[in-house]
Amino acid sequence: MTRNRQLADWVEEVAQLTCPDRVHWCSGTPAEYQDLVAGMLADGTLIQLNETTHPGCYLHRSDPDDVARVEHLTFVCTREPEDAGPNNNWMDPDEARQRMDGLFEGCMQGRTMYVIPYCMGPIDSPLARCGVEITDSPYVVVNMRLMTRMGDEALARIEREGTFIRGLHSIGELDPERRFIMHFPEELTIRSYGSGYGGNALLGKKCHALRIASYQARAEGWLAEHMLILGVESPQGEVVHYIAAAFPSACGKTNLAMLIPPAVYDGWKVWTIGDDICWMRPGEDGRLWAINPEAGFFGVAPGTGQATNPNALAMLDHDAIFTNVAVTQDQQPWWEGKGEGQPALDWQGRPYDAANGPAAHPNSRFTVAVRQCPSYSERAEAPRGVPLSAIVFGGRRERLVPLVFEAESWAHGVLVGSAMASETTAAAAGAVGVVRRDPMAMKPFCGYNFADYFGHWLEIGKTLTRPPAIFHVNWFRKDGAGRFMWPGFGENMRVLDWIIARCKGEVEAVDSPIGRLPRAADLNLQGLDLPAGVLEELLRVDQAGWRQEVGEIGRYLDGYRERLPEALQAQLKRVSEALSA
Ligand code: OXD
Ligand code: MN
Repeated sequence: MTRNRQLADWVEEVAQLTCPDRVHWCSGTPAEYQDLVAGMLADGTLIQLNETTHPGCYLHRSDPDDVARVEHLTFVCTREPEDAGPNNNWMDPDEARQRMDGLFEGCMQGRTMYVIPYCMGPIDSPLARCGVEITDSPYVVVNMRLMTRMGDEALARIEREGTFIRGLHSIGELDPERRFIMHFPEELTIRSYGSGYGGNALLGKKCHALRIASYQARAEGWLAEHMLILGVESPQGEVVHYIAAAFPSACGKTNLAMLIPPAVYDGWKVWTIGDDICWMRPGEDGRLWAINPEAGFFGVAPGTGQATNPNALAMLDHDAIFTNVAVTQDQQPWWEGKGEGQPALDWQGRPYDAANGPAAHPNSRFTVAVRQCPSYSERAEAPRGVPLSAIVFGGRRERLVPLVFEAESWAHGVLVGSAMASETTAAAAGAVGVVRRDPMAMKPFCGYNFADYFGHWLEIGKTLTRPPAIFHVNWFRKDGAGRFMWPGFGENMRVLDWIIARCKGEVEAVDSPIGRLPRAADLNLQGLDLPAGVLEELLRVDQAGWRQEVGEIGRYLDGYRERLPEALQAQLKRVSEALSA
């Protein structure tokens, strides 16, 4: 129940439409969480995992047709199609509303309707924003409790402020033919039907904190980005340097956010603020300040192991929810790349048989509170956020793109971000090594026209007197034999070290047409056995290859031509001319 008239009316209106048996206002208390878990254990929605090795951990097996975000069913419904842009699927808002009303009509009969007030960001932060998700899925409620600040405190803030994002969700019949994820940014509303999977159903995450928030951020003068946030502390005890980094899917964002420095960096510490979403706003001091709007990680399980991300493994042995992983004989969660144990049952609960494919679904997930991460920083709770020293863009590129380079200016950095791309892997039939553009890693998540979004980035830059420096990294270069040239994971600390040294003005860099590169001697390679010539290759700018790349970037950006900011076109022209000189 609430004193906020708009919220009370909306809940009433939704109940009229969906006809639930009962309405439950979520308080966010531990007792409520336990009650919901008990109900789901009783009806089989959750399965108890080994209580000795994994206390408080549960497994959910989703419908096998509902295991991933559905970009082709995700729409941005602005009045004018051009405002959604070529980067989004668009539907007329009236038509979308009608369609969704048809799906939602009577859909909660026999079910409980849960009303979840939540806050994205520290509850007392001016950068935080609130929402209310209405759902008929108790699995969504318990996940939202881990992923957001959910319950009474969020409701109190909504009642104080009077504003909130409205998100209506039903699992419906879990029928892929009756599934839509609709966004109405002009009305700050989300409607999602027919899926119980993470990004489609936990509306605080991609739907609110990226698609709707990016739209809201443009109007209010801030940025909502698909970025991790980490802090690097040196043994000298000086200030912690904070870095936000955007990478497309499957490029190791969670691993980088929880990096453990190699032995040669004895005394250095990497702090985790967030692994997926970053909201940032210019501060009065001319710097860019960032918060992680989330309170949990919804991470991909496969590939998370002792060698790749020991911090993640350590946070997953208590109070976590697993979705679509395999289990061992003694009911421990298991996935490919975990490095220990054997699967007994696969993600669908069948006896494991390699002939059926991987034991854990490749997109199987863990949901866990950020506080459980050994490298978690209390600064994640700071209401004003953390000041950024650097922004890093990156992608998976086997060829051409150097290990690291620095943009010459904020405007050049916006071009570097807008030109971001990643190669498809051998897993995608017929498409090995194909470069896909994914500007700022926001292709699936930007709630408005990319051209306007690039323009907004340029405008934000003008308000910063001490902007973070912008870099591009590529951990994924391969040699002629198809071997990775850079070891990656914890060794990426060496690149972060150079980035911070640049931010502090401690090292020179080498100018090139695409940006500034490290002098070989400035990268700390102590304790690393790089074969002769590899570093030179990793730092080489292949002019002919880059001329072709810049041509492709130009053709991609041409798709936004009508609205593409002139300053961005000028940057592209400048780089292109420098490469031809
Ligand atoms: C995610 C994604 O789940 O980017 O974070 O798909
Ligand atoms: Mn993500």
